[in-house]
Amino acid sequence: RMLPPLPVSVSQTFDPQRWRTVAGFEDLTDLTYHRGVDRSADGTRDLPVVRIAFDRPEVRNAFRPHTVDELHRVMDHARMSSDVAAVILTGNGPSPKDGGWAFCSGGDQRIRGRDGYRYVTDNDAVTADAIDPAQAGRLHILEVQRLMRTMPKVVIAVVNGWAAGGGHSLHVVADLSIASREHARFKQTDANVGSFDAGYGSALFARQVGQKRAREVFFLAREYSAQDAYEWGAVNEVADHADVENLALEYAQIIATKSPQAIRMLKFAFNLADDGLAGQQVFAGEATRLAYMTDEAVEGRDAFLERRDPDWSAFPYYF
Ligand code: S0N
Repeated sequence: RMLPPLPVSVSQTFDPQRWRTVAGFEDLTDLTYHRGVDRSADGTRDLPVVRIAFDRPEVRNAFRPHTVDELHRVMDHARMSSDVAAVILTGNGPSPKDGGWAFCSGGDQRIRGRDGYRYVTDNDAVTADAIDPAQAGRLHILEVQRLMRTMPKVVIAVVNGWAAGGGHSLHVVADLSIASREHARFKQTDANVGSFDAGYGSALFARQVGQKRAREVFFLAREYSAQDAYEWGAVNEVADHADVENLALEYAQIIATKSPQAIRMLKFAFNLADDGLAGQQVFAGEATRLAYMTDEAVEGRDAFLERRDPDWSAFPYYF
């Protein structure tokens, strides 16, 4: 039997045996998007995990506006894939220029603040056609952060190199983080370049590591190791560089053995207090969905459709 072809390798930590390319996303330029697979002699079986990776290693995986558009598109696809339990977010590497590794170094500073620059062609040549004044100054990476936060599945950041600026914030927003012992480096450079993630990137980070540490990280913009981040509780596990992606796959497969409903209710419960009414809305949306499955809610709906008073007598006020 002919097995499907292996995908092109996209990173030194990428194992083509464990992934397939996702159909319909061949046009991505700044990211790669793969679906986990179990390959055997009988064929391939999809695993409940996808891998999204920044693919601009020559600039430490900095994101330009087009990268963010692609990131939102693939995250949303992952969100709506009902057989996907977990999303791995990482960066391809190393850099062909100097061998450096990066998870993500945040917003591409060569493009930042040039009003209206939204679509940027290959090699970062900005064309006049690409300028859309309606898109001026959009910080739509924040929309991606909200999507990561509200999607009913677990996002695992594999920090295999630099997590700097807005890249650091993405790791903060992820549900779980795994860091490469040799190459992960954490640095919050926002204040170096006159930007500041005053939302999740700072305030949620402070909830994770404590106020004093978070202020130090932002105010001093020092460089920290995987071990430092682990000791603060900012990453879940430190692993050998060669193993980080396999470990993330292992996490994903364990998560996929759990009740999907329990995982999403837990994720939304963890978010609720920090996300205020928006967090309550997301949690409550799930609660309403569950309630709609009860006989009691069905009775309310049917009574309306049948133009009669609802009969709640079968439903107790106290269990
Ligand atoms: C990550 C750092 C610490 C790595 O240092 P290292 O290993 O010494 O490598 P370098 O030699 O510095 O870098 C290698 C090559 O990569 C380029 N490069 C690296 N990061 C970026 C970047 N963010 N933007 C553009 N280019 C980048 C270098 O220039 C170098 O290129 P060559 O080889 O050609 O010289 C170090 O690189 C570093 O500190 N990087 C900058 C980190 C940073 O400040 N990021 C921005 C922080 N702010 C945000 O992310 C906020 C979000 C944001 O900016 C934004 C997002 C979306 C929309 C709009 C905005 C906005 O604010 O306007």
